[in-house]
This record gives sequence, C-alpha cells and structure tokens, in this order.
Amino acid sequence: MPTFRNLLPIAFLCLVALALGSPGVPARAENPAGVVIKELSHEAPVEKVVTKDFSHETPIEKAERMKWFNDARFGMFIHWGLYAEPAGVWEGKDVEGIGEWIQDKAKIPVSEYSELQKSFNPVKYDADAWVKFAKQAGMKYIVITSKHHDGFCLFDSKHTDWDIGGTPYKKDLLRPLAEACQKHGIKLCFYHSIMDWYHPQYGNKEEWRGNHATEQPDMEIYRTYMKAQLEELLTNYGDVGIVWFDGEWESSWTHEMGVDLYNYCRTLQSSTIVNNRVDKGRDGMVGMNKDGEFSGDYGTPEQEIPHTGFGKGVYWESCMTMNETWGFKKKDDQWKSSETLLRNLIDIASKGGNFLLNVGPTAEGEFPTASIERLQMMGEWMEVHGESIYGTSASPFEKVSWNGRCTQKPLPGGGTRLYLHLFEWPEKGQLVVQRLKNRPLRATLLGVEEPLTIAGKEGEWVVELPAEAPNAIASVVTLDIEGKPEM
Ligand code: FHN
Repeated sequence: MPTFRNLLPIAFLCLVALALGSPGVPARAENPAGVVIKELSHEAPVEKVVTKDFSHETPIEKAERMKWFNDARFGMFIHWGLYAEPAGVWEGKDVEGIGEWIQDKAKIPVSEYSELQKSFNPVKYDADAWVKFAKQAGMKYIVITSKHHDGFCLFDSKHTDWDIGGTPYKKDLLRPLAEACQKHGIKLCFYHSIMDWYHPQYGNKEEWRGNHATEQPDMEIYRTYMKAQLEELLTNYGDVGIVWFDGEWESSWTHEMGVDLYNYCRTLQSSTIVNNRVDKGRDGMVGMNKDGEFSGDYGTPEQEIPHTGFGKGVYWESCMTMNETWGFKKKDDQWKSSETLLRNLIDIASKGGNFLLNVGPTAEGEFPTASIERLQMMGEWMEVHGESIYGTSASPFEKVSWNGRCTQKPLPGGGTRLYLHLFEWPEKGQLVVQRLKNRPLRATLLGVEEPLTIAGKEGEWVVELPAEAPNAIASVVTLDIEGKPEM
C-alpha cells in the first residue's frame, strides 16, 4: 500500500509538469513562404480535463439522453463565417462549389484569406431574430459553425487571434445566440470542424495554403488546441445539445483520436450528444456508420434521405441546404420550394430521422430573404400539423397505399395514433388504408374539427374525406387504433 511519503516524488513531478505546461505552439509560426501566421496560443493549455470513458453507457441511458433530439425531429443548421464576405466570388471571378469552401476551391493562401478578418463586421446580426425565425419555423435546435474548415472562430477564444475578436466587430457571436436560445427554449448546438486549414500544426497540409509551421506538423499540439477550444465551448455557453463534428475524413485524424474526443466532450457535458463525424466510421454522404465499433451517437446523411429507416435505437439526421450551398453565395438562386422542404421533413420523420435544414447568413449578419420565406411557410404548416412530426416514430407500414407518408405516436391508455400524410388528395374523396389489421376507432383531419367516417374491413379500411384538401402540400389524417399497429 503506497504511503504518503513515497508518493511525494510523484506529486513533485506532477507539480513540475503542471508548472511547465505542455509544449506550446510557436507564438509566431514562420513558414517557407515567409508569411507570418497570426498569433496562435502562446502555449497549448495544460491538459487538465481527465477524460472519462463513456463506452459502457447502456441503450436505456442513451435513449434517455437522446430523447429531446429524437422528439425534436427538426433543427436549423447555420453555416456562417468569413466566407460569407466573398460569397462565392474571388478576384471578380465566380468560384464553383459550396461557399464555405472558397479558400480551397480558389486556392487562396492563408496570407490573403486572413485579410477577410479585417473587414468582417456583421453589424446587422440579431441573434434574437435568428432564434425566433427558427422557432417560428417549428425548429427545436440550432447547430451553428463555431469553427469551420478555415479555422476561423465565431467565438472570442483565448487560444487564438484567428477569431471574431480580431475583426472590426470584435464581440463574441455565439454568446448572444446562447442567450437567445435559452430565452426561447431552443437547444444550442455547435458544429466544430476537426480539419483546420489555418492551424500550422494540423496534420494534412496543402502547399498553396502557405501556413507550414514545420514539414512535420504535430497533431498532438493541434489536438490540445482543439480540445482547449472545445472546453471553452462546453463551459462558457451553457447547455450544449450537440457537438456536431465534421472534417474527420483526412488521414491525420484517427479512430483513437475520435474515441478520445467523444469521451472528452461528454466529460465536459455528460448529457451532450456527439454526432458520428467525431470518429472514422461514417460511410461518406450516406452518413451512417460502416460496420465496426465507432464513437458517435447518431448518423449524418448529407444532402440525401435514406430509403428506409434503421429501426428503434438507431438515431440519424439528414442535413440539407435550402439552395446548393451551406455558406452564403450571392449568386446561388437554386432555392428548393417550400413544398420540397416540407415533404423532405415528412419523409425523414416517417423513417424515424431528424431534418437539419441549413441557413447561410450574409456577411452583414442577415438571413437571405429566400430562406426567411421558406422558414415562414414551413412554420405555417408546422403550426397546424406539428404533432404529426414531433415525438413521433417511424411508419409501421413497409409501404403506404396512398401518395404520402405515415408517422405514429402512442396514445395515453395504450392505443396508437397514426398520422397519414397525404401529398395528393385521393379521388372520390376516399382514403383506402391497406394492410392494417387493427380496427380504427376514430379518424380526423388535422386542423378540421369534425371527425371523419370510417368504413371497410380489416386490411382495407376506407376513410371518407371532404371534397377539398385542407393543405395543398400535405394534409394529415389521424387514425386512432387500439394497441400497437398490426399489419
Ligand atoms: O465540408 C463540409 C461542408 O462544408 C459542410 O459543412 C457539410 C455540411 O455538413 N459537411 C462537409 C461536407 O460533407
């Protein structure tokens, strides 16, 4: 049994280590191009968080932690940063591709790209208005880019000058958003890129970036920097619903680093949810994990909706743009219709997933008008039909016998309410529900008072509908049945 006396040398060494801290990032990283990279942390912070292991969480414990997410079904993605300034145009030329990748697509060296920091001044930013747009659209959480691939931080970080503090605007952009989310009951979540095109010690480098600190970047220094910033995000902004990692695909990021980062985030806030892009399991844009054991609480299909759901206990969220870019591009006018966006939400919910719909604000801090219009149209539908999305689970039908979708929710007392989403109004005003054995007890139309008449037999129920569809995009018939659906 070790006594206090023989523990002294170890304690002394620990004190020495703490006093010296861990190796720092050179205050000014020189590089072959001779460009001086802006001040990064003078020293990587001492690793003072003792990361716990969350791999033994039970499915029931996970289900409890995921409940708000699984009930929410609908969230807002916000891609915002310096890239909103060029907004898809560089040196007078249109730059192909998604707006937040302009530095990469136009091969803009850090020395030139970093000039954007001197003019980024979102004087029209109104966090409260943004949160109200999300809430009125029926969204329950907001995922905002605390740092995208360009490494620029929307928050005023102690660990770098490559942040909002170095702009004419100066003020932390995430704090007012955190306050507004708390005020309006919206979950605040952070998108944080693992890949970093600015930090001299991030592993994968491109010659043209001109930010080489050394030929052999030290990912340990970068990881300490990234974790220090995550500690700021997970201790200074209240309850963080999700840490939404991205940019995990490059070779310098490993499975071991992913497991450690997952545990690190949950050590700081044990209830926070971490997506599967923290680790190396994601199968590209399909977004779900390949076979094997990987960290991350849910799958992240991107710009696509899976053909089917994945059954109970498998959580997932499809993220999509409203036009063709995540970050603002002044010339991208390829806006999806409100009908498409709403039917995407219904389709995703009918498969048991969440819809994370993106807004790319302008450099001045405003949502594009086209985004606001779509958010308002979706909110009008959600006002009447939201109960057919929130807190529902996937359709019990393998395939529905009408043009539309289905979701379901248990009724108090043990029955089930089926929500039948009609994208097309059935001819002769009759909705035929095939394959369902349970006798329907009651049918209504959401938004319409009087109940509907039900006729027919097991496996061929017929609901009499009024002549006109209450909603052209998707009307919703509720069907209450005893017990759980039997096909
Ligand atoms: O490279 C990013 C891209 O900029 C954007 O953030 C999307 C949205 O999730 N994720 C990556 C592309 O898969």
